[in-house]
Amino acid sequence: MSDPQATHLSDYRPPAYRVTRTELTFDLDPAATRVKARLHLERHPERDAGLPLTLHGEQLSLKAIALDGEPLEADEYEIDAAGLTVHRVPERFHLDTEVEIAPEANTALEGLYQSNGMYCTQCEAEGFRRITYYPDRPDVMATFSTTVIGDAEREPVLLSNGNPVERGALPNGRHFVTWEDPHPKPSYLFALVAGDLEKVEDSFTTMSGREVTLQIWVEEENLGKTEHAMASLKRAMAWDEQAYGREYDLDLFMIVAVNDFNMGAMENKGLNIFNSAAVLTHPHTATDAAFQRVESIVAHEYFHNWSGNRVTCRDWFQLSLKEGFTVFRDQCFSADTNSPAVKRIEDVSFFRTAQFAEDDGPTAHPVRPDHYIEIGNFYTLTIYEKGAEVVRMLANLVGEAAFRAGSDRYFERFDGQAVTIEDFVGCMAEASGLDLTQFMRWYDQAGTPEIDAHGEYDYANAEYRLILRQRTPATPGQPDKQPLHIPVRLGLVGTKSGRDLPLTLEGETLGSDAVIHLREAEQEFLFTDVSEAPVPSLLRGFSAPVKLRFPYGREDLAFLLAHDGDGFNRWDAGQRLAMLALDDLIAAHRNGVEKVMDTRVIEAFRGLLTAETDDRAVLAEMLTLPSEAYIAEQQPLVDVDAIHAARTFVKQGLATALRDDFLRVYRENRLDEPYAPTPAQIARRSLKNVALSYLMAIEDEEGIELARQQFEADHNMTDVRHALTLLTHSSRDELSEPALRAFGEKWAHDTLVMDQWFAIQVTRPQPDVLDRVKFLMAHPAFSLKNPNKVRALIGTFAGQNRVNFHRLDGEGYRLLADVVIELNRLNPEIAARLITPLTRWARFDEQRQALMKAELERIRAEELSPNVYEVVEKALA
Ligand code: 0A1
Ligand code: ZN
Repeated sequence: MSDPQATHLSDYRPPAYRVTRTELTFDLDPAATRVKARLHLERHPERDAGLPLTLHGEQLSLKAIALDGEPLEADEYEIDAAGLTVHRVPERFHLDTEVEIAPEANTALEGLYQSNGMYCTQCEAEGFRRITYYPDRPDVMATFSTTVIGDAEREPVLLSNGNPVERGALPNGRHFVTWEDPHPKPSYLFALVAGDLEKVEDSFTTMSGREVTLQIWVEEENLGKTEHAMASLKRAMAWDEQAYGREYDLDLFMIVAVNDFNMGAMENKGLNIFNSAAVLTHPHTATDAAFQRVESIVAHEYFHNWSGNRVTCRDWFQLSLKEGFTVFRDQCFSADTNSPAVKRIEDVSFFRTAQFAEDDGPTAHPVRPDHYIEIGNFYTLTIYEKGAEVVRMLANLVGEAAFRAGSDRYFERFDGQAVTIEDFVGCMAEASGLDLTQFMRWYDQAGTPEIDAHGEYDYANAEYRLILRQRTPATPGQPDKQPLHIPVRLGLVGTKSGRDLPLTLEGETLGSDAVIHLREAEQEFLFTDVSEAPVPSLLRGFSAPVKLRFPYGREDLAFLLAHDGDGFNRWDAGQRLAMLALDDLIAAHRNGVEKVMDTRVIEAFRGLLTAETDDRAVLAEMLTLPSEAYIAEQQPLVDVDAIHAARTFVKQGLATALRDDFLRVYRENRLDEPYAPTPAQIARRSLKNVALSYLMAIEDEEGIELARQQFEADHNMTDVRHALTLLTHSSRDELSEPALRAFGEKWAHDTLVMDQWFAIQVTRPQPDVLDRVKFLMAHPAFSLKNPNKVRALIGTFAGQNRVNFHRLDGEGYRLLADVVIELNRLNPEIAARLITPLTRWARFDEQRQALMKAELERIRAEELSPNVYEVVEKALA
């Protein structure tokens, strides 16, 4: 392969020809599916007459081609690896093509492929070009008619977008169904599913009184696992009506579960296709976290029907237009449905660990990138999660009413169109009257802004002076950054009263919780009438995706942990307090000095454990120490062993000092009721399980017995998995081995549970875990061709087992590189994602850097897919 070329945002031009209608016929066969396409085309009014017609097409074998019914001669068109060019075409015409493709040989899982014998498609971003010749770009929107022909026995169910309009029998045991989708759509939203599937059906009456049929299609053995997804779908439909005034627009909404899928799910019009892990649940097979993930992904894909499908992206640089907005929408939905405080804590802790790391590494890119080699590499935390944070800031800046007015305007004005981020932000500016020019920099500047804050209290004048300095570090291709418009939500907590003080800023009364706007590189804010010395509570609710430093002392943090009026910042104060203690211990470990437990952390935790609380879910979060990955993110140079040792030391120190409290909390929060994924039950389970993990950190005999009982009671997967994880991670093989064996045998038939079994084992801290990873790769339930298995075994090992992945003999790196090299041929998209931990080499010591780079070089020496090529080139640049 020659070096792949980059696509640039600045080169955007509308297509020379647009498609107004697309008629497809699929004659399915695993090795030789025939796809006939009739495209009704016309010249784009903004483009010159007489331009050639170029269509995308990859790995297609052309069998026939005709223009307005006339077969084309060989010299009238040209085919290369990227597509088809017809040299001369009229202003308006139709083009017929027939191609042959081989779904059974498609291991990349893009385009039409087979999963467990069923046919399914994945077209976003550029998979449709592996199905037929087409202008495969989101700004070409057409109505589709799709006829699917299959074997009546093997594929009794034939699905596509829209509504079924005709069906019938054909000779040789074949049959067909024709689907008509009246809403113009880009090719990336096309979908087809065919196989031996069963459905669960329900219905939803929309706000205007239309009845929509809801179907979830699964393999027969999964019929008992759809209830939660269906209930989530109905909640999401109602929520989008109430929160955004958006109603569903077809008579039928279908979800299909497939086992082989590169991502979580896909919002194809009227026919969402889901990774089975993102839709199937049962109390005995799925954890609370999985139930919540299913709810949010079902909602996310449903919300795309408006934010993505009715109004779509002009080009892939605008990906965050649909993804950032839709993630924000699903986050708000989950917050409304569950505990808003916990939802925010979970989202932010994930964001600060994973997105910050991305923004700080060689693949850092803006929320709107300006070039890419492979768009498949840009379905990232920056586009999705940082994009959502940017929309959240917008929503907070313009206020609730203007945000709703702006979104109404956006959906109405751009319905049926492919638009840009400016169009979205423009609606918000119009609806609010705010100038969002500086705010737009959030979309174009990569890297995490850092705010250095300090404050002084002037007792004599009752003033508090807060100085904020912002700086965004250089990122690849962006050496210099401009100041951003950063909303900082804050309060001043009085040290005498323990209350949020009323705020007066430059003469203006703001209440006790306010947003200040940092726009300059350095800005001073003077609060007056501050009647007592305060501790500032800054960036409440994580009001902007930045790193904020303030010279808090441990007493300040302990005070905020107890008194901050903002629940999120109470949690954050606890995390900061633990971080200060961890920093000391990391240094002690590195210097070979004896480690000493900080008693202030113990006292703070004792306070949490003994205080009256009605929010158990938040308490569970507060009792959870920062993860090793988050701690690493805070260090100038990552020392995995010191981090692991320090965190283990704190955990054991807390467990030893507070053993009886943890035992009590465990006992108080046991549940006898039947399982339900309700916020109240989830809160109790997480609190109880956090307590158990402390007891197991010191291998307390009573704790071990409780873990064993919890595993054997087999009440629900949340408890079973947690207990199994703790037993597996203990130092005693007599605890882990029998439990793992029993679990593996019991669930051998359930592929999603086996994924959990893999993940639990490869996070073991013991040094022999690498051999276990290799051993499990040969297990009959493992397959490199299944992305869920690769993520569960290899992804979990490399991403979560930090001490063992970063072994000093380089064997962890080597294993990952070997898998990447093999997957580069099978599934480039998954291969490229898997490299991530190796791209972070610059954060480690010299010896590890050399080992990691050597593995990247070894990958680079292969014949690479564009996906892997792009990531490796950036990582080694
Ligand atoms: N749009 C989907 C995510 C998705 C993206 C790419 C895919 O294949 C390459 C599949 C799904 C979503 O946001 O859920
Ligand atoms: Zn999405």
